[in-house]
Parts: sequence; structure tokens; C-alpha cells
Amino acid sequence: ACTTAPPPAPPPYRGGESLSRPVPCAPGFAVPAPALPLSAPFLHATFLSRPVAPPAVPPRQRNLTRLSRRRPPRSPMDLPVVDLAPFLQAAAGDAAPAEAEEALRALCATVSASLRDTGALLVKDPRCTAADNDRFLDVVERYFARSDDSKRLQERPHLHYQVGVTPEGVEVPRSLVDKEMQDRIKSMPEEFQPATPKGPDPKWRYMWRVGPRPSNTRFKELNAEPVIPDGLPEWKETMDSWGAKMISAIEVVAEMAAIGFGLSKDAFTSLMKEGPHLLAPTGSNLLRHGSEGTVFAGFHYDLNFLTIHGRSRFPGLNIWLRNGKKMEVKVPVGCLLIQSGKQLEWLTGGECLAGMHEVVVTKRTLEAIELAKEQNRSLWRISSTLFSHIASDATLKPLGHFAEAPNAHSYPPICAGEYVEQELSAINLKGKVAL
Ligand SMILES: O=C(O)CCC(=O)C(=O)O
Repeated sequence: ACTTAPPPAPPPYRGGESLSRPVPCAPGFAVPAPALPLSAPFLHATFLSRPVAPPAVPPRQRNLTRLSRRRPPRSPMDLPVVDLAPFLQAAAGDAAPAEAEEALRALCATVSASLRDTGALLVKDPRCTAADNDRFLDVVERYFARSDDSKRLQERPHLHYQVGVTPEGVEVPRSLVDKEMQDRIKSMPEEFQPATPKGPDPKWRYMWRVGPRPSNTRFKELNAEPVIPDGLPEWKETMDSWGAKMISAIEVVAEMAAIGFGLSKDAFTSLMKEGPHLLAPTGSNLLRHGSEGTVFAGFHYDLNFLTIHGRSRFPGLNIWLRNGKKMEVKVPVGCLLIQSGKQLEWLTGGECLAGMHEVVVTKRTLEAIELAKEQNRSLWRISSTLFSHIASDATLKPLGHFAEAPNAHSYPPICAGEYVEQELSAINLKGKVAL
């Protein structure tokens, strides 16, 4: 239970994804902490064992003793907003007094609990700024504004579209081909049912490989080198930089989640090493497909480990929480949304379920379109999506105590690359070869 009163609720949300206001984020708080193997020496070793670049926060905020024992602020999406700064500071070597250690442990427990209980989480990482997000959106908008033919030069169907561009009309939403999912949808209360896609997604996507690639892998197509479009000199640096920052945020969340679950700190990150992480912005042409109800991405889960989203300039993304509730995504300024993917589900023996989501043109999208027209801005809806992955040659199986989870038997050991290929086949990304 809370030991102090919770902070006041943030002001009501009024804007679109691009207009949302900053949400205050308490740097630490107390929640009922599970019995974790976190004695002070252990915690000290845990947080100090890997050099992490110190976050860019003013010195007065860098005092870990300021960690309070309050509940996390709730975002307008009713998800906790977890500030990663205290964990980063501890990892960077700032002394963590006992009180701060307790708060850090509580922070880790909040991360794991949110992934387990809702499938999603909002985080603030001082290294990932709104300006970085904007610079990324600007360059990707410029790319998608090109003609279809010129974008198709970056299409790599023989690499299962895992690098370069995926044109509209290729990816098939899982809910269109998965009978079990269709039955699940029918059993949902009407107000929470997803939109029904009529065929393949009309969204484009660019897959940009982030981070080091394995020198030796059984899964070469999943680990191909990135495709660089010509005529955009700022592309590589912008994509690499935003991709690396988002991966850094995911790695911290993965470490915090592992600690919160009572696993070793690197239980997930050791498996992510040289994984086929993809900065994977979607590009949806609102001029061509901007009518209300258009389904840009039909109801689906992500096949990777954890997905992280910065802000898009247009609303439209809906997510489902584990309790079945559908939620419009409104990423507060300076925050990142994280959703669990199928590989996390596998590693936790089904204790964390992959989060479902869809992208649909809504009334709020239409309002944002009108505003963009008035301001003479791009009418391509770009998402700031990054898929973090478990390395293709690593084995997916329930880790540690999750091997005893009630549904662990549904997650037999499988090579991550093999699993990804199966999923890509199901959604029409693998098996199509250019004629
Ligand atoms: O376009 C978005 O906002 C999210 C896209 C999406 O659902 C996905 O990439 O899986």
C-alpha cells in the first residue's frame, strides 16, 4: 500500500497525439514490492554493474535521495508513467542510499507489474527528447512523400521486407487470417471490438535495422544490412540516432522488468544482444486514405519482444489492455509508449501477454488532418515505432520461475528466428518473391 498520499492527477488530456501536454512524472514511488532477491549489496551490484551514459538532467535532479515513495502519476491513458532517470543514475554510479534503493526496487516492480497486468507502459527517458522524435518524423515524412515507384526501389521482398520499404497492400493483419483471434473478437463487448479490416493493410512501412548485426547467423534474411534511400543525406544519421536512443530506453525497461520479475538483471538483455531490432515507422497516406473508419493496420499483436512508440503527429493507434479495454493512444509529450510483444509472452510462459492494437482513422485523426492542412504540413501519418527483438539464434522459452507458470507448456523452446519466420509467413511478409 502507499505510504504517502498520491500526487494530484495530471490535468485532463485535451489534445491529439501531436498536441498532448507534458505529464508530470514523479521520479519514484512505492508500490507493494514483491519479495525480490534485492539486498542492498545485491542491488548495488545490480545497478552499478554496467556503465550507462549518465542522463542529460540538471545536477539538482540527479540526487537519488530525492526519490520519493509516491504512486506513479497516471497518464491520460491510465497507465503509469515511469521515469527511467533514477535507474539510469544508479547504473551510472551515483550512490544509492538505502531509501533510494527501495524506491528503485519499487520502480522495477511497477514496470514488471504494468507489463504483466496491462501489457503496456509509459516511460520517460531523458535521453529521448521530443526534438529527436520530431527530427525523425521530418525525415520520414520527406521519404514517404516520394512517388510510389521511387519508394519501391527500397523494397526487399526476398528479405521478407525486414529491411527497406513494405508498400501498402502487402502486410495482412493477423485478425484477417487467424480464426482463433476472430472468435476472440466476436466474444468481446461491442464497444471494445476492433474495426474489421477488409484486406491487407493500406499502410506503408520502412524497416531500418538498428544496432550491431551477428557475424554468424542461421537467419541471414532477418539480419540483413539496412537499405539506405538515396537523396536524403540526413537519413542514416537521423535513423541511427533515434533508433539507438529508443533501443537504449527499451534495454533499461528490459532490465527493470527482469529485476521486477525476480530474474537476473540481464535475463532479457543478454538475449537481445545483436537482435534484429528495427526502427519501423509506418507511413499512411491520409490524402488518399483519410476517410473515417479506414483501417491502416488491422487488429494484431507484435511478433517481437517489446515495441516502443514515440509520438505520431496524427492519432489513430488504439491498444487493448489485458483487461480487454480498448484505449486510444495519446502519448504525452516527452514520453514513450511500450507494449509487450509475443517474444516477451514466450519468455514469461504466458504471464505477460502480447498487447493487441490497431490503427484506424478516427474523428480525432480527421481533426488533426484539418489542422495539418491549415498549417500546410505533411498529410502522411508517420508512426515512431521501434521493434526490439530477441536475437534470431537465441532460444525462446519460459525463463527461470516462468518455466513453472500454469501455461508454460504452451511455449515450447523454439529458435527466435524460426518463430519470427513463421509469423512473417502468416502475415504475408515471408514467401513473396519479386517477379
Ligand atoms: O502506426 C502506428 O501508430 C503503429 C503501427 C503498428 O501497429 C505496428 O507497427 O505494429
